[in-house]
Amino acid sequence: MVAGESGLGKSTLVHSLFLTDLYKDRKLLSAEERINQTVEILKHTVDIEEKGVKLKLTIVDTPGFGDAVNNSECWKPITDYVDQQFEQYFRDESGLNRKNIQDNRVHCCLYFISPFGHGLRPVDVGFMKALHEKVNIVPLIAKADCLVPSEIRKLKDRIREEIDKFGIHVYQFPECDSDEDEDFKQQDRELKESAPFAVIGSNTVVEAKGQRVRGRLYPWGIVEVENQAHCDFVKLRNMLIRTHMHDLKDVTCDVHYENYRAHCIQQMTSKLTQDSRMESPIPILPLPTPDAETEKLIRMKDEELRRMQEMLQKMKQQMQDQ
Ligand SMILES: Nc1nc2c(ncn2[C@@H]2O[C@H](COP(=O)(O)OP(=O)(O)OP(=O)(O)O)[C@@H](O)[C@H]2O)c(=O)[nH]1
Ligand SMILES: [Mg+2]
Repeated sequence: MVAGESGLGKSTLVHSLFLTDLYKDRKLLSAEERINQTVEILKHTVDIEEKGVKLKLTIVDTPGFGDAVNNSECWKPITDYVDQQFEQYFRDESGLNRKNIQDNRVHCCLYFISPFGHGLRPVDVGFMKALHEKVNIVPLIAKADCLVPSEIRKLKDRIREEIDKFGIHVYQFPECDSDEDEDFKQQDRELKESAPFAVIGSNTVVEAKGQRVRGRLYPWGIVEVENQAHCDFVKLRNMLIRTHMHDLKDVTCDVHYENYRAHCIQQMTSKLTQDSRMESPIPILPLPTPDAETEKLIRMKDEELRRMQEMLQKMKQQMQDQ
């Protein structure tokens, strides 16, 4: 998922990252550089092949905020979207057909920070805090071609400090295994030091030193999206689809989704106990004898309820132990 202020290049970066023209169905195709302002949450599925491995990714592009006078609730549609995916998964998981669940949970949110400010704006802090318990946030400095290298370094330091200061939990790259080879460890160190990644996006292919590359052509020169000396685009792409894809999914599943699930179960059980305290206003009628199918269903539901109660018990125990 991509999110952030309007016009920071979210749709353009998505296009650059996955080399697909997500917007080819739109009428504005003639002007290659133009991508419409995103006005609603848009979901696209792309198939990419990375080193022989086929991946099916779902990309969620969101309308940028910042155009309104009052941006206090601008993250609501996005938090709602993330919650809805959790809810759907929770329903599917508790249902009878658990084998073919489609996982639409949001595994990563690329959050775009303006290169023109002196760090995080209040809306960035609000947005990330509204989402950080629900999704892995990877902050990005947008339109990095607007800054010289020393400015990028300064802004990165500032953003890191502010993330700490405001208690924002962004996605933490896992520790590198000690038995990994030196090259891998070096790459891992560089990746961690580069965060928050400074990125550049472009929808156009330009010619640089005789080669056709994705870039931005200015009167004074060419900015190459995939040149590591120009920005961290390659690092971001590698991290997303090669090195950290599994970890992003694991954290979503084990931390964010578990939080959501525990919260849901807690609400459900407290409602159940409340309801059982009230006397039933409906007269209880003798029920017809259940058939085999219904009995099976009841058994499965009982089993599910038992698991939920066990989990709740465990959580209560953990809370007491803390
Ligand atoms: N200088 C520079 N301009 C960029 C970059 N990425 C995109 N742009 C330009 O910024 C403008 C807005 O880009 P979009 O990708 O539509 O921005 P968005 O964040 O999707 O905007 P909303 O859909 O309104 O939220 C376009 O004119 C892009 O060509 C970049 O890395 N550097
Ligand atoms: Mg857009």
